[in-house]
Amino acid sequence: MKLFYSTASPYARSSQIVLREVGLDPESIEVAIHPFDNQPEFLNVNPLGKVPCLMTEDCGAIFDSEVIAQYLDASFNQARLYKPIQENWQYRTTYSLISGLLDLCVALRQEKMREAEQLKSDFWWQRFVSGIDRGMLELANRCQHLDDGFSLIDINLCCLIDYLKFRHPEININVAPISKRYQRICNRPSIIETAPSD
Ligand SMILES: N[C@@H](CCC(=O)N[C@@H](CS)C(=O)NCC(=O)O)C(=O)O
Repeated sequence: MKLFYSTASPYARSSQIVLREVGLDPESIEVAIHPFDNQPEFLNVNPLGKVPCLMTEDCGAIFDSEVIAQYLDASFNQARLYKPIQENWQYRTTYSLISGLLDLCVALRQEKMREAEQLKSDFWWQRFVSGIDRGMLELANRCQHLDDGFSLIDINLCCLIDYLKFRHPEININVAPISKRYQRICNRPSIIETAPSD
């Protein structure tokens, strides 16, 4: 099995965390790449050119990050990370909310990169920031209704908070219920070992 990832991607990080949480050895599986390098070995398995992508022996290439998390959890962990969410539609919506926030954060990062080329759009910039602000308030509300377990929601939440600190430190993340949830899990080895970097 091979996991193509990049060290800055919050989506790839969620796969890296799940890999560790289900007890697999990351050293023999993880392959660091930069998606912009367009390496043929990577594009052959994920034509979208996005990380993460997991190459498996039994099922071929698997993406995106949500499917990879469920595959690893189901294959090596009796679905312990997904089961708490599976039949709870509100928990699943909380998971999707966090994924949507990640999409906005990555879109805002791309907008910041365009700024250097003088192609920044004030309209989109503002739209992404407003979406993040509203989404974080909704997430704070939803964090108060989560149970004490550890699930894919927590892994996604950690990826979101650390990505905000990494790429958008100007955005306020000190929202009490979110910080409380984050503090419960941020010292796990899987989280510490996969901190984002350039
Ligand atoms: N929905 C996908 C998103 C993956 C994604 O957008 N990855 C970014 C890195 S943060 C990427 O590889 N971008 C390269 C590109 O768009 O060319 C997932 O959850 O895996």
